[in-house]
Amino acid sequence: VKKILNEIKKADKIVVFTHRDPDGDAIGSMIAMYLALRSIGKKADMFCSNKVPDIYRFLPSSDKVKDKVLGRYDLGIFVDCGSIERVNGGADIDTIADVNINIDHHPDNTRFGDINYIEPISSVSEIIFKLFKKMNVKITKDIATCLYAGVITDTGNFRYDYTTSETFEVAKQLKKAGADSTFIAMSVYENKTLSSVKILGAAMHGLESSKSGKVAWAVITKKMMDDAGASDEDLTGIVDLIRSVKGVEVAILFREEDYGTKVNFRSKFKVNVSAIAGRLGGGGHVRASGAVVNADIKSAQKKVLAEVYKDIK
Ligand SMILES: [Mn+2]
Repeated sequence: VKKILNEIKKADKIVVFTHRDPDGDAIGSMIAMYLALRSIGKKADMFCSNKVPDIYRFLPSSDKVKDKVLGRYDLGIFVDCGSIERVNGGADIDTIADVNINIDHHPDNTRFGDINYIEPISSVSEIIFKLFKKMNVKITKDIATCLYAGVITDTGNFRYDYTTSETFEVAKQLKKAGADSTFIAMSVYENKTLSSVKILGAAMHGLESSKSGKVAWAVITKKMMDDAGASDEDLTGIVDLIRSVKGVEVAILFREEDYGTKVNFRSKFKVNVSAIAGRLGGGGHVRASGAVVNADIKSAQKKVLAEVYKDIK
């Protein structure tokens, strides 16, 4: 933390990065960092290789997120990026900033920064809140809104592992600082696009499960996406819904892509899906992970289920 504060103090131009296909914690912690840096007089920019997803456009300053990074910065700060590849197929970090700080909560983080601050807690938003306290950054209503959105999305509304009493304490302080918890929850959870509900219906129609009922999976083909008029963002939450089925320990979503099959995992209590994804060349968290399998959906399904069954007793 000392090293981070020192680098921020020294730097004038700072760029904040988050990962592609950003979630609420990625966008929320990035904007919060951007706002905090500006509030202490830094020239800050923020970058994500994707557009900010519709459901996060209610966040203050979300229109300031850039999808191209130009010029050179004194300091780069990466938030929620488990590896540099997650930024944009691997940004050339040596040419963008003199020093890079990697702030993350993924246990399998590759420690690609010059300074790495990895703490496996609920969200990067929670890490950053504590950092701001040490930086004497005033938690404005806008900063609180972004961090609160990050905390609730990464904890699934305070449900998942890593939701500690400390997480609630941070949420409490964010609410005190002006985060409108009802508005934020409604904006995130009750603002679905029609196409997202349609693709959810199509995926659930084909839901399958193992004999034991401990593994359940759904498949989304390109044709299903076209029929529903769905985009990538519309798939958020589908794999979580599969996990919510009674008795399911591991939920899997298979997604047909031009480059192969994208696979998302969720687990409920016991299975470490980060390890399963790791064996398939991917990664992530113990309860949420992903991988890409270079095969068509049918072959990918066979290969992936075989890996999952190894870990289901
Ligand atoms: Mn996160």
